[in-house]
Amino acid sequence: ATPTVYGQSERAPRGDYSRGGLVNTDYTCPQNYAIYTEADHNTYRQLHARQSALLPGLACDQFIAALPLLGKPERIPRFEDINQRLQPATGWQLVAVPGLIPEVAFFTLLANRQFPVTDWIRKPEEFDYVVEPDLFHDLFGHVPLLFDPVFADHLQAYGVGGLKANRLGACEQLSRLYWFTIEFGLIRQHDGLRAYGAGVLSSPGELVHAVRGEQTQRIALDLLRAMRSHYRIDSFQPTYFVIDSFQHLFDLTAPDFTPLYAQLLALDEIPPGLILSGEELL
Ligand code: HBI
Ligand code: FE
Repeated sequence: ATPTVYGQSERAPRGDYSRGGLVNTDYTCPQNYAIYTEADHNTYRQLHARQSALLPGLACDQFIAALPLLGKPERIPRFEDINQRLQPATGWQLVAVPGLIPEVAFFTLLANRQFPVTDWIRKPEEFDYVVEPDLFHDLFGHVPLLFDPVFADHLQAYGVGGLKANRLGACEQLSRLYWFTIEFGLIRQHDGLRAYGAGVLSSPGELVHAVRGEQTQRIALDLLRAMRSHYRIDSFQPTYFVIDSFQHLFDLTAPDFTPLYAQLLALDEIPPGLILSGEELL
C-alpha cells in the first residue's frame, strides 16, 4: 500500500484550525502562550531532558552545539524569543501553525525562510509516541539545525523545489527525499556516524536504532534511490541514507530535479508484475 504521504493524513489534521478565524491564509497562527498548562510545560521539560541525555555520540555536532539556542529547557519556549537569535543567524523565523498544513502552504513558508512549528504539545499519555508532529518534534527536532547556515540554505532551497515539484506532480517523490534527509538523515562525521534528521533526533528509540542498530541498512545518499524508496510512517525505517556534510547535501540537491522526476515517473510505470517486494524498489 502506498504510505500516507507525510503531512497528508486522510483524517483532518489535529489542531484547532478554526481559532475563531485567527488562522491566517498562510495557515500560520499566533503562538497562544497562555493556553499551555503546567502539564504541557512538564511534558516539554521531560521530553527535552530525556532526549538531550541520549545525544552524545548519536547526534551530529552542529545539532548539539545549537540546542541551547532553543532557550531554557524547563518550559515551552516562546517562538519570538528564539526568533531574536535565529533571524540574525540565518534569516529564518519560526511561525506557529495549528498542525500539519497543505503542501503548497508548507513549501511556501520554507521558501520564505519561515519554519512552521506546531503550537500544541502531545498529552502525557502520548509521551512516547504521537502520530502527528507536535511542538516537541518540530522545535527540538528541526529548529537547532536552522542555526546552521548551510543546512538553513538547503531547507529554503527545498521549499522552492517543493513548489516546483507541486507543479510537476512530483510531490510524492520529493516527500520521500525529505523523509530520508530532513526527517531521518544520517551524516558521516570525522569521528563516526551521527543523526541530523529531526524524526530520529526527537525519538528515543529510533536515535539508537538508526545510528547504532546492527540490522539497520545505511546507504550513501543517492537522489534517485531515495526518491524511489518507500518510507514507514509508524515504525523505524529499515534503511537510512547517509551524507558526508551539509554542503554535500546542498550541492547534491541544488541542480534542477526535472530530469530526475521524468526518470522516476517513467520508472513508476513499472508493470505490477515487475514490482519487487520489500521496502525498496531496487
Ligand atoms: N505541515 N506543519 C507541517 N509540518 C510539516 O513538516 C509538513 C506539513 N505539511 C506537509 C509536509 N510536511 C510534507 O508533506 C512535505 O513533504 C510537504
Ligand atoms: Fe518533521
